[in-house]
Amino acid sequence: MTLPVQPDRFLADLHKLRSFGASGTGKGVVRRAYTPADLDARDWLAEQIAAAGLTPHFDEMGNLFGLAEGPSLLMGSHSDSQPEGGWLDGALGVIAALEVARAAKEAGGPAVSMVSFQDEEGRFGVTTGSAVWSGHMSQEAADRLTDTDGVTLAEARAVLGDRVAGPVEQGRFTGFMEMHIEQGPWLDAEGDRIGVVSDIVGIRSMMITFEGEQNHAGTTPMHLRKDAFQAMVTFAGRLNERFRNVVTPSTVWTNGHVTLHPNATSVVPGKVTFSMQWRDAETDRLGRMETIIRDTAREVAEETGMAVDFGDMLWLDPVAMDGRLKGALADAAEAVAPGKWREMPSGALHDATNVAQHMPVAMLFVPSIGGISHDFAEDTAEEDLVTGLKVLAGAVARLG
Ligand code: HGY
Ligand code: MN
Ligand code: MN
Repeated sequence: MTLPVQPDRFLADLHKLRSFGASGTGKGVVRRAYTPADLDARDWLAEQIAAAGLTPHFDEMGNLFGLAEGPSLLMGSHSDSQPEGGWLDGALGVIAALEVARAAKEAGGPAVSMVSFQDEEGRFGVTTGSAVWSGHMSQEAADRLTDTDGVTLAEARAVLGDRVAGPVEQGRFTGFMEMHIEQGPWLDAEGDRIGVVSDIVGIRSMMITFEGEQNHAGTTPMHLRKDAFQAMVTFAGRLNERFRNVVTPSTVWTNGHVTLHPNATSVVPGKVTFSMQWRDAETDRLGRMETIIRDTAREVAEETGMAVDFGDMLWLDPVAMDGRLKGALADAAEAVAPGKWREMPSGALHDATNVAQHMPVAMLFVPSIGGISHDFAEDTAEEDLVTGLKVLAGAVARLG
């Protein structure tokens, strides 16, 4: 059995989704969760879902489902973006799911539902929409999260208004498949067309604050300063050294967001708050890194007479993909792109991590040109996008 997916219709929808929040720089998009561009995109998507004969359904978080009747296979990803996002990160998996669900409906089966999760890119948390849907995080805890401007998630999601139809039961789905761009260099560099994901890495993330003493940048001698920026730099450098004995070449850590107070040229900064995120395939190693982070930050604070504060830690453990779903993807990959696919881990996070708490999950990658993502420059050859769609449809047909 094959599913009659239509590549032209799929590509046209993918380009249409890009028009919501198009950055004007290359193919990039700015579609942060709950902003007007995100809501306009979701409203358009809900129309496409209805036109495909599925039932559009928003839950309390703004996750948008396209529901088939009865038990069904769920497919999808997210349609929110990073502050400077690419056009495919998340969007590809959502539109591929729409096309496969639509084709399955046209073919009279199998039953396929779809979803666009909300805030996967973490304006507020980490994969927030699927974290709440799966029960990994309570709605109350999520509502207290704030973005970098201090807006709470509770305030932001109020814009959903009467779109919200209520919860969606996890038990109605038999499994979850997510297609995504690789967002790394391997497929593109080594000429493979498809990656069948083996595991998704785990992540830990928290905010750290050093508080010293704000003072005049001309009159305060260096030895009397309690400069919060210097504390952060010392911490970051020392951490790199201390991690050396613990990490592998695949372990990553990032200080991606920094707020310096008062952030003025002639003032010794009294306070710095920054994000500390680390990722690895092993839960144990994530734990050892946490101990080093906390110990090193406390040590730097003590040496410099400053206070240190750790925010709540957001976490997701590493997750292995389901053997049966992964096997269907591998068989379909071999049929569509013989000898041009590989099994590989995912260093990026995905909604599939949360969904795995309730059902078997699997993921499929297509190449990212130059390995670039989380940037306006992110792109994939359209031929590869279509190859991915065909593999996804082939897997669904095999699962029946
Ligand atoms: O950060 C991640 O891995 C995901 O793209 N949000
Ligand atoms: Mn993504
Ligand atoms: Mn992303």
